[in-house]
Amino acid sequence: MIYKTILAENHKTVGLITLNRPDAMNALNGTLMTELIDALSVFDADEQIGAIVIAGSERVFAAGADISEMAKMSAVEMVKSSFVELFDGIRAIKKPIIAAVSGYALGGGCELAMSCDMIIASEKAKFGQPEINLGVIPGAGGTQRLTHAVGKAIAMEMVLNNRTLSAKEALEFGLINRVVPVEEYLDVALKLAKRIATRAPLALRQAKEAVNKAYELSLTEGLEFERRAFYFLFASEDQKEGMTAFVEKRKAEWRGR
Ligand code: CO8
Repeated sequence: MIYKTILAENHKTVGLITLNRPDAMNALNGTLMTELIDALSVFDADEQIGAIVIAGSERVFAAGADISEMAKMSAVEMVKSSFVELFDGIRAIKKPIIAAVSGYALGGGCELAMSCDMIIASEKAKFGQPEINLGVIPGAGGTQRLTHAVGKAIAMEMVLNNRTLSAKEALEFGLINRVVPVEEYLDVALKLAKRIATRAPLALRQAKEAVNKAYELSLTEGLEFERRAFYFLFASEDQKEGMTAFVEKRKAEWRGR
């Protein structure tokens, strides 16, 4: 796949997408977001791929939406551009996505990391929502996903007063999964993705959807969703294989059906 603002590579069972606008701190412009969603969709449809990693560089994951692109836009142009709606394309991806974050994850960059299912950070990662400095607020989940993840107190400080979290703080507040040395963060994310990609594909898909429902449904509705997904998996060959393999004390061979 050839793109202008990202790199997309197959690492056997893992799809790696690297944000690649080094001169603009990987700022998310329309082209980058469109290419990102395209690459995610291609990996999502590829049966050889079990999980996806989105990374930036050691210096910057992404410094937010492209300010020079947005600076002169009117509200109507913003609505018509559907730029922010492109983020919904990430939600539509069925396979697990891991963000590998080093350096700045600011504004839309922090929102992009939070749109992924897990975040592996280097010790140099910094998370923030600095939109208040530009006279706006986060527009792609920064007031919602962040608040769910770190709670109201810290989210208020970050969104209202541009508090930036170090990787250690982000771990402590529950925003991310792991902090590792900068030389290792990408490898750790790829290894985690590779391990996840060995799992039963249908169960993975149901598992991701069910955990995400916990953010959207009441407990009763969420439990109902979970139960139906659980029952549904008993219609799959992988459930028969997984349970038979356990009883026969051998490794299961997943077919994804
Ligand atoms: N947009 C456009 N260009 C940028 C951005 C950006 N967000 N961030 C950095 N750049 C550019 C700089 O203009 C500079 O370009 P040039 O070399 O041509 O002057 C180059 O990248 C390098 O940046 P700096 O010289 O500023 O590098 P520093 O190391 O001094 O500083 C910082 C790094 C701290 C990351 C700094 O660049 C910065 O503060 N950037 C802006 C961060 C920010 O405010 N982000 C929020 C943007 S608004 C937003 O994300 C709203 C999201 C809404 C929905 C999302 C939809 C996708």
